[in-house]
Amino acid sequence: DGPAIAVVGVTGAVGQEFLSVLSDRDFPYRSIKMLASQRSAGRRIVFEDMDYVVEELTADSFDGVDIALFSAGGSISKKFGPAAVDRGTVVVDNSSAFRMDEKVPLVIPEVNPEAMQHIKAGTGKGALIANPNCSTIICLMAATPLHRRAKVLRMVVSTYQAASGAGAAAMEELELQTREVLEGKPPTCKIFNRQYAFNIFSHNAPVLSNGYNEEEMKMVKETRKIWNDKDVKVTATCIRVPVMRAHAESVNLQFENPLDENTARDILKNAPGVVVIDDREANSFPTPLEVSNKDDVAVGRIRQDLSQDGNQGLDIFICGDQIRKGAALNAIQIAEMLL
Ligand code: 11C
Repeated sequence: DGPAIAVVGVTGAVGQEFLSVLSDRDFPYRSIKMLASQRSAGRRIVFEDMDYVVEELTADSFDGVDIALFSAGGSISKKFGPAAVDRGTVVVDNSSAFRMDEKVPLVIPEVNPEAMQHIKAGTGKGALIANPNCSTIICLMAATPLHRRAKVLRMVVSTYQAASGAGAAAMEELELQTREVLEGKPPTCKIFNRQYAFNIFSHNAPVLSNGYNEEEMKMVKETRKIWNDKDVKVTATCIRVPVMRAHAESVNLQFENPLDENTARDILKNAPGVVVIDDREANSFPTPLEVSNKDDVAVGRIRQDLSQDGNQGLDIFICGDQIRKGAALNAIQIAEMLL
């Protein structure tokens, strides 16, 4: 019973996580297609005690498919997303291809479920729904409950982003380089073209004419769309750090209305999908390792911003698993809302 689903990009880091999350959440399905590029076609995948052969992705792959989870990069989404929609499939797309398209809802289920309330799976009517960028999801999971209470006027974000954001090959390269550097060998630099182990560097996304890179501009534009607030001021600096699979973000918030840190902590403790780790005495705050492979986003360092008057500013530090809530889990929560 349940919908016929397809996983596009099933051999990638997020594709594999789609399968884990589907299984963990007992997502109901009557059939599942494992789709990938020609290169991966023919590989075998065992999922929930069934043996599957990875099929090459073509437009016809979507015949009879109710929900397709895409994570194979923007160009694949652009090429095959509309073909799937034409066949009546609801596509949940993890790429940036359609995020800023006005007709495509950009959804974090805990934040703006209303944006997709008109879309249901299995009706024969196809649609696209975009999964936001991982850095945006992780940030807004914590910032939104505070925004609802005191209205954010301006948000300043600094990220510490894990290898997983650049895919499975980047994770492998980080591991390999770490070994190589410890052994005194020159590091293999294929993915980022530089030493990643024991280093940090500005996010690898292309830098635009305004000096921001694309990752930073995604945070600016996606926040405005998700909050449906074209006036909210957002600025970001995105940095790659040698961490395997969870992003960390330092976020400074300026509010329209006063919000004291104790109220903020209580709001965050009650926020769905958020845990508070904020023990000043023990100097215990969120870390990427603690949130790795976890669903919840962790928030700590919750403190009044000294530089702003009248309790109108807060600083917080957030960590979230990039592959899980930053990608696969969020997409599958969207799929659950389609049922
Ligand atoms: C990263 N967020 O952590 C990026 C990669 O728009 O989905 C994912 C880019 C995107 O490197």
